[in-house]
Amino acid sequence: MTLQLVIGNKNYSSWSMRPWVLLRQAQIPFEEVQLKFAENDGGLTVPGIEKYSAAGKVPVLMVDGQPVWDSLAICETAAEMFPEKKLWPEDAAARRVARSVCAEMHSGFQAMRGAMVMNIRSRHPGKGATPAAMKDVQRIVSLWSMCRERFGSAGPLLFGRFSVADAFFAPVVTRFETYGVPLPPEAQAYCKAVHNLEAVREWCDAARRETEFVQADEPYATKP
Ligand SMILES: N[C@@H](CCC(=O)N[C@@H](CS)C(=O)NCC(=O)O)C(=O)O
Repeated sequence: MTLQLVIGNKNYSSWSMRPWVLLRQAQIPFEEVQLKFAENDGGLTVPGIEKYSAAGKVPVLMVDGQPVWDSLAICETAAEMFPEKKLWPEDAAARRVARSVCAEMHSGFQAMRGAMVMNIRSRHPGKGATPAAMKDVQRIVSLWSMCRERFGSAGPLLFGRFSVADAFFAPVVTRFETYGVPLPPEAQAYCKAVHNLEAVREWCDAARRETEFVQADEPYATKP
């Protein structure tokens, strides 16, 4: 069986970061196919994506040449294909909560996403802290705290050991750093644990080496 993961710019593509971090951290071998964003009327396109998915967005996981599109579907597929990797928590109650926090992350927090666009290599402290974005931040911090308190005793991550939930929140951790979001000590400790994951380091190092400037993802800078 062959796995190819089609992703966008590592500096900007928060949706791509999730499955990439999940597969890499779990040491599941895959071929990376990177497509770079292009600008289109103030928005984004991904030239070349039509070869992989009619949905036109990254990420896409090609399993033996067949597409699985959307980051949540990809992570669920990986968990199903590699049960021995225990990508979801083993305990059923923990797993229900892990699925819920991932789903909430997947479908929510639009205000934070819009005001604090992922931009790993840049620093814009204080920018994007609109009341609506900060309400999202508060909810995220309280989700992290609930997961850590109830299920986190076996390690520093949301459910103790690494799971899909950490892959889902990794892009948020980078946003909090980019925008200098003030966090309580437990949330800071969780962010540190995520930054310490080998796969997160590897992704962020590659993001910092990217030089493409995509105006649609740069609300606080103008093209040099
Ligand atoms: N819900 C999708 C969202 C994917 C998405 O919006 N990807 C963006 C880049 S991060 C994209 O491909 N945009 C190009 C476009 O909309 O044409 C997922 O979880 O994979």
